[in-house]
Amino acid sequence: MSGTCVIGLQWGDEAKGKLVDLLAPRFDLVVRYQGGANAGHTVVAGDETYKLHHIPSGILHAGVQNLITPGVVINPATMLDEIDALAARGVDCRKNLRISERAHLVMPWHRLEDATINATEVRGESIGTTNRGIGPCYRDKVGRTHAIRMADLNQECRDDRIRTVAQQKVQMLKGLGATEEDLAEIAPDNVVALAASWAERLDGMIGDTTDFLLDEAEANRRILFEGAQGALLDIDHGTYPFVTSSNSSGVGVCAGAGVPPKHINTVIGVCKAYSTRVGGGPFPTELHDSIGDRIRELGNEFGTTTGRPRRCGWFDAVAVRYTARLSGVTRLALMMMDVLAHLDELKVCVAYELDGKRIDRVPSHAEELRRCKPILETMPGWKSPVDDVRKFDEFPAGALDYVRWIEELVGVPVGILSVGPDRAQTIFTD
Ligand code: 2SA
Ligand code: MG
Repeated sequence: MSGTCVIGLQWGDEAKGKLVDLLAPRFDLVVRYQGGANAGHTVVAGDETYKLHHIPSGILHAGVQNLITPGVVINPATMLDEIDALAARGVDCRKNLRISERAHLVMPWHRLEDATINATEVRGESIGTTNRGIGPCYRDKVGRTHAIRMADLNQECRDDRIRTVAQQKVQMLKGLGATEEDLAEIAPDNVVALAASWAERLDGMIGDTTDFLLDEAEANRRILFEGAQGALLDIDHGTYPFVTSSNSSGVGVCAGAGVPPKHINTVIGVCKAYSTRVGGGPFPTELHDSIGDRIRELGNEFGTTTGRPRRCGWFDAVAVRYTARLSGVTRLALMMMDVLAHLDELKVCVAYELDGKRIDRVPSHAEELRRCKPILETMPGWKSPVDDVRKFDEFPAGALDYVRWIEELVGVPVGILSVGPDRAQTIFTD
């Protein structure tokens, strides 16, 4: 057994990228297995900040093989921009990145279709997607008739399949009122030419990652699976319909990567010491006051992909206990402890009140979750900076009390703490 997973336990942006980058040198492979360019993983290495969307966060380590497996949806144009930007900074993806030929492509029409999802209210609220075409691409994948995979970039498929799908999408989007400019972008000739350029530029990086990964797992090589988004955004187990379109909790690893569960032995559940959410949907501990604004400012809580301000609130132990159990978490990573160091009082949601009753589980219906009022318990803030803490026992007593409290409520020990964006600002408890 050789697999470790890094899974976000909230609504994304838990600083998984930072952790994966830090852990990567201990592994032979880093695997991205779900989501697409909706992910925004920020990695700070010395003076350099890298914002990664498609490329696994292990890419900065030359000795680590990075894989993008069948569960990921890839926008080749965005991915090539990312590869070029990394190359300009001396990181050559050609050496240690392999992309599955089974992965589905986010085509130009998917972004146009995504705009219609955002313009539609689902149960009285917009989902607020990242507008990267993620939902429409996964919809086509499951629907099968209009899907394009990496394997379809060859000339025969371009002339036949890609052209036919493009013709059908033009008709469909015309019906949805697309502008002339949009329709020109998805004109079959254009898309076929684009696909040809992608094929040429990605040549040598596309292949069968499933067979490769199984060989590596069976040879007991050390594999790190990098989750994107967070478990509360999981299509099956999250706050549906305010979710992303893939299995972003721990249960998605095997399907997305193409490995059986027996190869996974460690699951690191990453959460912030408070909560954030970007996009629509219920968020019981959300703060609509100056404390919420203060957390946003201190934590620089703005989307990596879209720049959107994130909604901020207290730590929700009900939600994290649920996602930690669902994901099989063996260790928690508690991030952004430095932000809490500035607050006078700290609150944690220990249960919800739903229609006058106390409950300690996350309801399946978004409407019910929206009606849940958080039952908050309070402790005094420790009010002393932790940015320079490098060892567990250097934390102020109040910070350690907070950590113990979270461990007890979630039911999983904290193994990692983060006190800032830098690699050095990460503390392992054992
Ligand atoms: P989508 O685009 O279909 O996946 O959107 C559906 C919902 O999932 C949320 N979502 C995210 N939430 C937090 N972070 C994400 N990644 C970026 C980041 C987001 C950004 O790392 O900062 O830059 O805005 C992410 N990706 C998807 C989304 O907000 C919808 O609620
Ligand atoms: Mg992010």
